[in-house]
Amino acid sequence: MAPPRNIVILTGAGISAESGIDTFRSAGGLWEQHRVEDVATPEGFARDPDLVLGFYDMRRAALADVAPNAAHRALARLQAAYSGEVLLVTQNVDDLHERGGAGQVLHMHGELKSALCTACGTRSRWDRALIERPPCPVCAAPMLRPDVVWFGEMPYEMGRIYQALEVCDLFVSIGTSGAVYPAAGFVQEARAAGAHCLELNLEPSEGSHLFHETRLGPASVLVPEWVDEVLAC
Ligand code: BV8
Repeated sequence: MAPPRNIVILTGAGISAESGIDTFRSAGGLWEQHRVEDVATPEGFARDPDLVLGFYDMRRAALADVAPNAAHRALARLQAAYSGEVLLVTQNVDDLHERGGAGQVLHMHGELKSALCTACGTRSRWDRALIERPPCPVCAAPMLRPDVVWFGEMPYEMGRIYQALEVCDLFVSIGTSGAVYPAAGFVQEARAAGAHCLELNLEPSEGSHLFHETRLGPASVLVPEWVDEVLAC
């Protein structure tokens, strides 16, 4: 098989689990500790902004206590060494891909290290708490919210992602349960484009039947192995 020219990689919470960041749907995961409707919807934010700002302030601060793992580093190595195109799309709002050495990362669900002004729409790099309502660096309005995509909101970079899926030869999904759309629908888009679809996950996901190949195990083992294979092509 000729080496794939265009690779699209989608990652989820599972790739950061071994770094100590809770996944969402696992036992004791984030969605067991907090009701999605309360902390990850525009309606929840309108109802109780302090609860939501506190939730994301906690997760942003916790980034200082974690570090990228072998899976993050392996994907950075692939991006740097591969002769073809490698587009890295993540559902994660943590910064471990970048801290693992990755160059371009499309955060389709936003980032903890960014703040969105609801007055002027500016997105600013941010690493402090938001609960004290600090002023927007551009318009000075005390109207900053976490720059994450909540349920019912349009994900970022959808145009570029669909463009890449239309021409990808290899689609790889890592550490995601395939429960949240539109990300969970990318495998169908890739298949329709004739791509080979590979899943690397701890357990079968909701979309496993849509992949040509599923490898089960921890990302810190499966991802470096897979990257070595591709770079040996
Ligand atoms: C939208 C940011 C319009 C905030 C998040 C179609 C059908 C049904 C419903 C919908 C539909 N289309 C839209 C919807 C509604 C909704 C949706 O999907 N609802 C679901 C619940 C049914 N989607 C939306 O509202 C989206 N917006 O659709 O806008 C539109 C439509 C089309 C085109 C454009 C616009 C917005 C959704 C984004 C919500 N924000 N995050 C925050 O982080 O707080 S979602 C959040 O949850 C994550 O970002 C991620 O996306 C999702 C969690 O999923 P995973 O990352 O997969 O994590 P999970 O815990 O579930 O699974 C972890 C996996 O890892 C497991 O499989 C496990 O086995 C594995 N694992 C664990 N450890 C390891 C491991 N694997 C390897 N190694 C390990 N060590």
